[in-house]
Amino acid sequence: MRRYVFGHPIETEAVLEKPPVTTDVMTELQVGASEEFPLTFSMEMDEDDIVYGLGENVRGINKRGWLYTSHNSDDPNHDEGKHSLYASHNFLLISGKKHLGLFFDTPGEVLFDVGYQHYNQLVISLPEGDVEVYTMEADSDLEVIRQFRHLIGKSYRAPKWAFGYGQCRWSYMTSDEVREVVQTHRKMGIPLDMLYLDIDYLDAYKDFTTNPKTFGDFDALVSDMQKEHIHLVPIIDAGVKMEDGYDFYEEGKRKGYFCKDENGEDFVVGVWPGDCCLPDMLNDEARAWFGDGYKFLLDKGIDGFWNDMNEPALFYSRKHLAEVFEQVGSFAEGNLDIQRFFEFKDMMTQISNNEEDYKSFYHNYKGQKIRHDKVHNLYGYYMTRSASEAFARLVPNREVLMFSRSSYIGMHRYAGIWQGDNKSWWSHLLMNLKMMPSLNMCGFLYTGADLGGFGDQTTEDLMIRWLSLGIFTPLMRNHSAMGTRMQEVYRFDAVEKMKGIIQLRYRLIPYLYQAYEKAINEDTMMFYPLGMVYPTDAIARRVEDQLLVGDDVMIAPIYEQNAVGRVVYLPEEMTLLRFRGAELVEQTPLPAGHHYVEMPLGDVCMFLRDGHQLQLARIVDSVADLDWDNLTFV
Ligand code: MIG
Repeated sequence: MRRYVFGHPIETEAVLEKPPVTTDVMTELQVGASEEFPLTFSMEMDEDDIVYGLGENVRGINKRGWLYTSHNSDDPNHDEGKHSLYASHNFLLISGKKHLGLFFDTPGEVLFDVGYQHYNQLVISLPEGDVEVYTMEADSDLEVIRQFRHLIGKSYRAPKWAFGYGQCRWSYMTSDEVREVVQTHRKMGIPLDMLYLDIDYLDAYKDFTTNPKTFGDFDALVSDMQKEHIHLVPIIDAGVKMEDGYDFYEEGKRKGYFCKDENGEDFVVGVWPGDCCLPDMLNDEARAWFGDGYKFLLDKGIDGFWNDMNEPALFYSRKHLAEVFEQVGSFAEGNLDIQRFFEFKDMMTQISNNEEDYKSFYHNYKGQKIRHDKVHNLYGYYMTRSASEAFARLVPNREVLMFSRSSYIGMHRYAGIWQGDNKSWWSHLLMNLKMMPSLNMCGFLYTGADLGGFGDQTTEDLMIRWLSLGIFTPLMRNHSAMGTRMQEVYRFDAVEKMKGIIQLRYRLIPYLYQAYEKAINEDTMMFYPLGMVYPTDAIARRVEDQLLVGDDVMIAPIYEQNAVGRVVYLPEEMTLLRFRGAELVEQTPLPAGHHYVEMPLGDVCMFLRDGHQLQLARIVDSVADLDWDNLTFV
């Protein structure tokens, strides 16, 4: 492991225990500069090299052939043309004749050209010349990953119940609706452990409040849910509503805990409640204060949270809006030719998440005034850290579930992440699968995507197929957006099939949780690309739609509409385990090679490695009832 320092990098606290700085000239990468960038790193790649990593991003497990940018963005359109999603995970692993790990630790922007301009060139460019670069080489991919993960520290450990099934919706509007959703699951025998509360549980979208009209019985709701073994998991948004008389806002304002404009005034942005201020999560004192805010819900018995809008997502800034309002009237007169029309249109569409806004406010980070864009990618990390540190202070003996939308490496020690606003598209089911190993490498083990898809309209078959993948991901949550079809499994004709698949999840929890714990304890993965486990198998190295889950089983989900089976590649002899719903109905040993395997809707196929075993629990309605000692072994 080597550590190089370029310029004067801002500390991220991704790495807590740093190896000494290497003073030799860097040999792993060529260091240079370009017209546009003061600092670049490049290397020649072999034709056969695979590049793993970059965590949360679009496209393949092998990242080669595209350009990625670390710039945390609230963008609900995760299409192939995107360069960034909500996170910056600047770790790459080049796998070929050599196994080389690279970590670029900087809170600013980084561009990764992974064979995009020139297929055989990896070029990393930085708009600022400040970065710490860690390089590590070993005899295998997994050994490189182990070294990297050791460097960044142990991943967050979620409670066992967080491996249960969760139901979410933007939003369940009243506590009655919440009760009804839970009761329906219980009545129909569909297992459930978590019910998520989206922004409408809040009073006027104010953090650390509950709506007195629609959730007036919040305390009773929490305890009634506890009796049902249901954990309520409320959302927390980053922006704090500006409102006189709202105590949390007033305290933040009085103590100077909000991000400031260049004149030292609180910077005003728009989120759900309208005008808001942004807590300065990077300031130690403000961070402790924001974390203490969670006490309001912890005191009510809440033990799960999801942190949202922490890129931070900005609907607008007051500063920018003032300019827009001033100019907008002028477009009412005269001809809107192509140029003026687009000027007008762009002015409107660029109100949200505007880059100029990110350059217009400041943090007090370690005693220094730092402009936001220089530390942009840390905001979600430090919000989530604020909560985690507060839990350690306030409820040291409580196991708390938490995951965040935005993240940076380092945050993996404090919480998980979910994969953001995907859509009810088949391509996003496959993207969910591909992201799992990339995230695992970067330390994010407790993760999953919105099952069934968040935006757009799901279909019954997509729901079934997505659940058939989701039963393997630590976070197994069904979530959908306002305005989309209701997505609870009991809304569909095929509810019995879906129920069977969810029951199978519960049967798998002992296996999954031990694989998860092992990945934490041994700095390894829970979801492996085949190439990492069978590195000498040239076919396995190219498989992008199958994964090993833990050390014992392989999965090969269906991700195409109307498919009734698929080709599965077995790198070695394996036993096909076919589950029809929760029941194991077939065990067929298959030789290594390609096989067409039938997988009708409702069947879940797993492939057990030769000489390995899989443990199965009995079906239960919630993790609290799970019998971890009486397992069946296959
Ligand atoms: O962009 O709180 O990713 O899960 O339902 C909308 C409303 C804001 C984004 C989250 C999504 C959540 C939604 N939020």
